[in-house]
Amino acid sequence: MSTDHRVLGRLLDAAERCGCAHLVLVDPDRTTPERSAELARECAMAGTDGILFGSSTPLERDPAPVLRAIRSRYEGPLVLFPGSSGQVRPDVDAVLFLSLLSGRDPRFLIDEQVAAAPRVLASGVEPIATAYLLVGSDEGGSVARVTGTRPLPVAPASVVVSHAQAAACLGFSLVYLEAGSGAAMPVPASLVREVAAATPIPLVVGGGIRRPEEAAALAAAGARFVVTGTIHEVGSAVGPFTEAVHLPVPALP
Ligand code: 1GP
Repeated sequence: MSTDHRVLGRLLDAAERCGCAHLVLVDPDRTTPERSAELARECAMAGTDGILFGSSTPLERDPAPVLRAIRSRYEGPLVLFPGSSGQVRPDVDAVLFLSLLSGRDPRFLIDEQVAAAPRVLASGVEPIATAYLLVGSDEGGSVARVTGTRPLPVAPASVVVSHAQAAACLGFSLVYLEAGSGAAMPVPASLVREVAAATPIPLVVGGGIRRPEEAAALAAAGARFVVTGTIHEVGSAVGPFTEAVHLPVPALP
C-alpha cells in the first residue's frame, strides 16, 4: 500500500507560486453551514489556497452539513485538521497527520496516530505528516487545555528551532507553529524568521492573526503557509488576508 502526495504537492506549488499560501480554518462546531458556504465562496473568489476543517475540541455536532456546504462553493484542497483520531473521515482530500512534538504526552505524540492510521490508509485520504508545535507566551488556549501540554517559549528561539529541526530529521513534511486558536498574539514574526532560516521543511503558522498586516509579516518572515480562522467567524472578509499573504512578485530589473 502506498500514498501519493498530490494534495501536499498542490499546496506546495501554491506556496511556491505565491511566495506564501493562505489557508482558512473552518471549525464545524463554531460555524453554521450557511456561514461556511459564504466563507467557501469568499475563498474561491479570493484565490485562497486551501481550507482546513476541524476542531481541537471533541465535535459536538455532525460536521457533514458544514463539509457539504464548503464543497458546494469551493473546489480547492479541503484538508482535515483533526483534534483527535475520532475526527478522521473519508470525505476530505487530505489530513494533517499531526504529532504534537511540543508536548511529551505519548497520547498526542503517537497513540492517536496509531488509532487513526488504519482508517486513514483504508480511506485513501492523503496523510500529510505534520509536526505540531504549540508556541507562545500565553497559556496556549484550547490545544493546551485538551492536550494538557504547555506551549514552547518564544524565547530563546533555539527551543522552537531545535524542535522544528527534529521534525525535519524525523521526516515530517511540514512544521506547524501554532499560537492557539484565538490566541492573544500570533507567533512573533522574528521567531518565524529564525525557524524558517534554520529548518529545511516548510512552516505553517497560525493562531491569533487578526489583521492582514500580521499575516503579511509572517509570510515575509518565511512562513510557507499562513492560517486564519477565528477572525472570519466574527465576520472579517477572507480576501484581504489572502491578498496580504500572497507575497508580491519581485519586479524585473
Ligand atoms: C488554529 O492556527 C489556527 O489552529 C487558526 O487560529 O483561529 O486564531 O485564526 P485562529
